[in-house]
Amino acid sequence: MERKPRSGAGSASSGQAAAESSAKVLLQVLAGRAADPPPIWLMRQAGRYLPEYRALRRKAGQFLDLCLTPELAVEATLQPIRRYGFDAAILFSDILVVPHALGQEVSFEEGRGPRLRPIQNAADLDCLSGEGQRGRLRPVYAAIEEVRRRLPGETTLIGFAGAPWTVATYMLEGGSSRQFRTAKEWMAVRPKEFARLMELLVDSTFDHLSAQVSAGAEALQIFDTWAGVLAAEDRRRWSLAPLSEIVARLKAAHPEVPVILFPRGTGEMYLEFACRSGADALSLDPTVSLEWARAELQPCVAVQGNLDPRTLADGGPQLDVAARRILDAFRAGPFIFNLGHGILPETKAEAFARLVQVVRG
Ligand code: 1CP
Repeated sequence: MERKPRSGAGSASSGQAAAESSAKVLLQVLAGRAADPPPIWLMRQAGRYLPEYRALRRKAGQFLDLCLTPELAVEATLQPIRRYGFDAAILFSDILVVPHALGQEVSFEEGRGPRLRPIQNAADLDCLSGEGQRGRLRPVYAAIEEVRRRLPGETTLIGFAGAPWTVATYMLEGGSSRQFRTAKEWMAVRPKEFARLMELLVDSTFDHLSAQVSAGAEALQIFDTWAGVLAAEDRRRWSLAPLSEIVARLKAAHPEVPVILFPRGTGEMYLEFACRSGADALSLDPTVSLEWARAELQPCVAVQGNLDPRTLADGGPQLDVAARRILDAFRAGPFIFNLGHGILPETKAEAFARLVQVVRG
């Protein structure tokens, strides 16, 4: 299989050139260099495990108002940085602001997760439009500008979006799903309509990420949380291909900005994402073998991950053992310490202090 040359191994990419002059360790690692200690940030580092987040959430009322009111989104983004001094801040927002911006009704019910008015037919698709997107998401870009002004000099700001397939599941199912029946049915028996939705999402996802860079995001992560539920052929067609297209368009528009992909649950197909997507880094879920990832993935891309969020929530000496095993596996190459998926809300503050202590020594 063909491999993309590592940018750290000789060829000076523009990402590397930008990182050369940067004090930001996360950007250095994304340009292909090893760092000791490695940078650390945690998926879903803002959220309900923080008492100050719960207070802010009550003040905001609706979750979407929290995402779309710049002062509140800025505050939620900065809360975990103040407390733990992570190496990256991730914009406080959600992957479902994109369907909202396309004109779909989106709401979040306390304890029940997202609710969308499902797309049921071609007429519903006709009602979606990317035209008003920049305007509707203007508060997100304003929040990014303000976060950049307020972040410490060594902290990298990560912008993000959901992958087209993952976002499409919410749009078609009307919320969270376990079986993904409707989305898979569209894929199989309404291929034209499904392809139309996916094309719209490729365009709007690229546009949303590009606007985040223009506002000040220094790195991007694209979450394909549900890539793993697809059969291998469908995964190539509807996860790897659209993600590769988005990465190519981002690289053309913003060659200096590194892109991290999270093709969760895709097992050994992580190798295809490493070799073919054009991404600078892959975020590994907790099931990915450390030894395999070190041998097969890390020569091509930076790796990020992959502590099980359950292990962090449980804390104690097992946490130290698990974190050290990950550090030992990846420390010789470009590596960002992170979880393999989002923080569990019941995780206690002591566990974070313990983890940061193990990682930073
Ligand atoms: O009640 C609340 O406070 C809402 C909980 C919550 C939070 C804190 C939701 C609803 N979204 C978020 C913020 C969020 N979502 C961030 C913020 C930045 C950070 O990491 O600190 C990010 C990156 C996301 C991304 C996101 N939203 C994903 C992809 C990553 C992942 O965790 O897999 C997905 C799938 C969503 C959809 C979503 N939004 C909210 C929930 C509860 C869900 C998941 C529902 C499900 O499991 O299907």
